[in-house]
Amino acid sequence: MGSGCDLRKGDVQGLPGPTSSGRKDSFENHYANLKAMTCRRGALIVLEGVDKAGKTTQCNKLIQALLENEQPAEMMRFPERTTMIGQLINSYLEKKSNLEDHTVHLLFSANRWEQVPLMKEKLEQGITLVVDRYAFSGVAFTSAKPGFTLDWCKNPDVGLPKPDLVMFLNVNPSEAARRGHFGTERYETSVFQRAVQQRFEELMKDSSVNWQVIDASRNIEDVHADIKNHTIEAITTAMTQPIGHLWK
Ligand code: NYM
Ligand code: MG
Repeated sequence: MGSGCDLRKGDVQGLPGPTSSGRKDSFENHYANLKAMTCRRGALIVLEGVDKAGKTTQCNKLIQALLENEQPAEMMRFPERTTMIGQLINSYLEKKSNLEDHTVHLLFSANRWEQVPLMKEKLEQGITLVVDRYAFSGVAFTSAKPGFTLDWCKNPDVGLPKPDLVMFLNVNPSEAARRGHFGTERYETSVFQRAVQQRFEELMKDSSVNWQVIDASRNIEDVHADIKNHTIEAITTAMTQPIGHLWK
């Protein structure tokens, strides 16, 4: 599987040179297009939803299907609990420590930003990233708390690598609760999950993000088939486009 991204400045000799500002722009655009076409970057695929929607199960199945089809792919998750910031978040979620609400929101965002160099590197190597939660969970969970606006919550994540596809695994929160007991982590109550679901619905009105709502009340294989189809389409589109910037 060719995933090389080996275009160098020298490879574009002979293209119009940067002699005036107008021509510099066109040179840079041309170079960016050429680079995008040569690189065949991986796609950034995100799965979102309330707790117990089936995100982790579906991320694992998707990775397995991509690898079986010789598509380089790796899974990531947020929060990434293994970093120093991730450990602070983990201890908060396990209720072993308390953090002020704005503070923990910013830590969740910092936990994404600290992975950005690695994410870009992987995408540029042609690896598709399947991500279990992203900035949308960040906004939906914090803004479900009293006194937080969607706008305030979005701000720290503005400019993150923009997902090529965000699939929202849609289940009725009361059905999700029936799927198994909520754990003992913070936020795992039906009342809070219903508020989170409403905030996700607000976020999905934004057409600058490629949202796909997946009916996740069906059996695992049917949900997987849907997710796989949307993903293949997104990988094909992403190949020829530079990585975007979220909410910018
Ligand atoms: N969560 C997750 C947030 O509150 N903000 C965030 O930015 C992210 C990524 O953490 N209940 C919440 C949602 C979940 C909890 O996630 C842990 P998981 O997927 O259960 O490890
Ligand atoms: Mg969980």
